[in-house]
Amino acid sequence: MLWLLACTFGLVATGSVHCQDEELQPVLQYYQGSSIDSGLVADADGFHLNNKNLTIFSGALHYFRVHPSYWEDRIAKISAMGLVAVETYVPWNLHEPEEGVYDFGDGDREFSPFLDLDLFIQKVYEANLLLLIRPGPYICAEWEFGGLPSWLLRIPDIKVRTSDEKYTSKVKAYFDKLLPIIAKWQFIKGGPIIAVQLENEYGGTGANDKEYLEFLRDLYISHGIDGLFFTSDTPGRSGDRGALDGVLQTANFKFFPEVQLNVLRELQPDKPAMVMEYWAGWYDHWMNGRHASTSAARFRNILERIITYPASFNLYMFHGGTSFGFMSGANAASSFPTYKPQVTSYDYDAPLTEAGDYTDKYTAVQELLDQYAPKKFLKADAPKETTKVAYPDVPLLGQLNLDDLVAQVDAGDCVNATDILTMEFLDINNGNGQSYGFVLYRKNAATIGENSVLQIIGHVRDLAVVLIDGENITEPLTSKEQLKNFGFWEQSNASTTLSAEASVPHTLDILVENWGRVNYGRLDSGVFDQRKGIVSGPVLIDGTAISDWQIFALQFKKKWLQSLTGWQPVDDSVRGPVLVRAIFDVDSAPNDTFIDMSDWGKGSVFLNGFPLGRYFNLGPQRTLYVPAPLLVQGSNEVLIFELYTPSTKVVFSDSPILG
Ligand SMILES: *[C@@H]1O[C@H](CO)[C@@H](O)[C@H](O)[C@H]1NC(C)=O
Ligand SMILES: *[C@@H]1O[C@H](CO)[C@@H](O)[C@H](O)[C@H]1NC(C)=O
Ligand SMILES: *[C@@H]1O[C@H](CO)[C@@H](O)[C@H](O)[C@H]1NC(C)=O
Ligand SMILES: *[C@@H]1O[C@H](CO)[C@@H](O)[C@H](O)[C@H]1NC(C)=O
Ligand SMILES: CC(=O)N[C@H]1CO[C@H](CO)[C@@H](O)[C@@H]1O
Repeated sequence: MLWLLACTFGLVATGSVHCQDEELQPVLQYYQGSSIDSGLVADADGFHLNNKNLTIFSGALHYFRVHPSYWEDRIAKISAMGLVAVETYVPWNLHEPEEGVYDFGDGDREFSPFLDLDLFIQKVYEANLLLLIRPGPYICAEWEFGGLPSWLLRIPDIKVRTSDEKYTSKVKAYFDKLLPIIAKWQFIKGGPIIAVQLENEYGGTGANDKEYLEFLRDLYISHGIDGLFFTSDTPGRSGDRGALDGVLQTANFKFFPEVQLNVLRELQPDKPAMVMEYWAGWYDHWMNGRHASTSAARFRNILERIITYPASFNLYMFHGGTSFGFMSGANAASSFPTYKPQVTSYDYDAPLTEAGDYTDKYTAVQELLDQYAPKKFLKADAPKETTKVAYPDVPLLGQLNLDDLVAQVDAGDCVNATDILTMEFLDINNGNGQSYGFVLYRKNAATIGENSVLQIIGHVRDLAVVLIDGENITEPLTSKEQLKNFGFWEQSNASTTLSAEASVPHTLDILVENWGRVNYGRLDSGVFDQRKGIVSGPVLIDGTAISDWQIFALQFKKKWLQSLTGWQPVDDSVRGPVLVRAIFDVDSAPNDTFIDMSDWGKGSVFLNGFPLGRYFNLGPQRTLYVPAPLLVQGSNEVLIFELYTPSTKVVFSDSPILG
């Protein structure tokens, strides 16, 4: 009576598994069978899970990029597509926002509800799927600093992603909190986790630090996690440089599947082939043309060649979601522009859109799996797409200019310093420095004359707006070419001319935006030195170094945003930097929507205190996705921090504009 068991279990577990075919069982239940004797094993003739053949058809879904109210929906869509497994990374920077302060969903930070990893794994379990987990601690993922916490950068000479004890001691402390969650949900203990990755694309670092990979593996083992361990790299590029003896190598690529898989097979002839990242689409950089897109036909053709190679695969991404708030990362390049920040949307041109809608790629995978899957399982019903609504335009209600904001920065987020400090070295956040947002360097009573020259020694990371007595004097960023000028990261020791009445003292403000820390690169290229703000100073006026700064951390945390007072009516001549406010009512159950920022300049949007993300009118992304659960029935507040020129209203859209 196995079928009866299957249906009952499915119904209890998800409420959505149905029994149209009495012989099919859900994935996890099939592999668990009547007793669990062994976990995942990679043999010459394929993968075996609990002594049954397994071809891994998996999809990447990052819980930290999807509102938790939608986890079940997205997981059900993985099942309905015919995949057998979910894959996720784990972001250290969110789980340990301050050293020794851990958040696995129980914190009171903006992202806390997104961080209940235990609940996410439980959802995968209830959906009767398997789970591949990639805890990093470095994850790349087009995520701020590749998931590393910025407070690591307070440690002088730290060598992240190596066996440097200054770094590994921090990894160990974090993994001591994280790994019990993973250990508990291992397949051999009745959970869905069948495999765990060591580091991430370590072959791309140019390092050959096996000691570090061994340290990670041994840390897992000491927590009772015994695999299956794997590494992932692009074989045609990195060979087995990121590999460790006895650990399964997997491949990451987008094109030329036979070429990449042949290299993998040569490196590792006695193991089944697995593509850990088959890049279903790609991500976007600000100021970079159009939204990435690969046709469904081309995508399908390559996936078919992977399946028939034959190889297992994980679609990267199945569903990208959103890099909310300040969480999008950046790439480094050797030629102009040397720093390329990524957009807020992580749509990724994936089988599900950023808002969870089906695409042609989804159907393509479904059809291929119907045709080729060696074993069929009971799938979830495909959930319906949510309705997307364009709410009516909302006028702006109030504004706070930079001075009004600075006056309300908590004393604890304000530092007086003789010399310029980067964000990370501000003695705030219980000694953890500033991680994200903007930093304001203020010099009171500065001597500035007509045609004074302001020079910043070193670099601004990543963009600066200069104000004298509250009036901005720098050009808004309207073209890529401008990045070569004063005020942007590209040029070191850049200077500009200031003009002010010489007889009176002035207030000089340099507002610097952290546009996202680089998440990928070789270790010897220096790109993991991602300190933000002014790096390194000093700042000179007419050749004389300025000392005695007041430095304000503008972090835009929820509690602070909700405490702001003194809102002024919005006047027609409103100019950035400014925080503006709008209130709107949602009469019935909220719906998914998009905020259209096409008529704005550059900045960040906050909805009911939650950081939705960055926007920028050079695109390609123009709209910000708002998942319905971030809205409330009743009054909602939108705050927009605009660096340049605000629009006069907040405009919604029922469809995304990603460029
Ligand atoms: C498992 O895979 C092996 C090797 O491909 C095959 O010979 C065998 O028939 C498969 N077993 C089942 C039960 O499908
Ligand atoms: C920092 O300096 C400002 C003015 O220069 C002063 O008003 C303030 O009290 C100082 N703060 C601290 C903590 O010393
Ligand atoms: C920038 O200025 C500093 C201090 O004067 C100097 O040491 C450095 O060489 C300069 N860098 C460049 C690229 O000119
Ligand atoms: C908004 O969402 C609710 C609840 O999901 C749904 O019932 C309703 O039809 C949606 N509204 C519109 C206009 O689609
Ligand atoms: C956004 C904005 O108004 N920027 C202005 C700042 O000041 C410079 C110099 O006066 C102007 O050119 C910018 O347009």
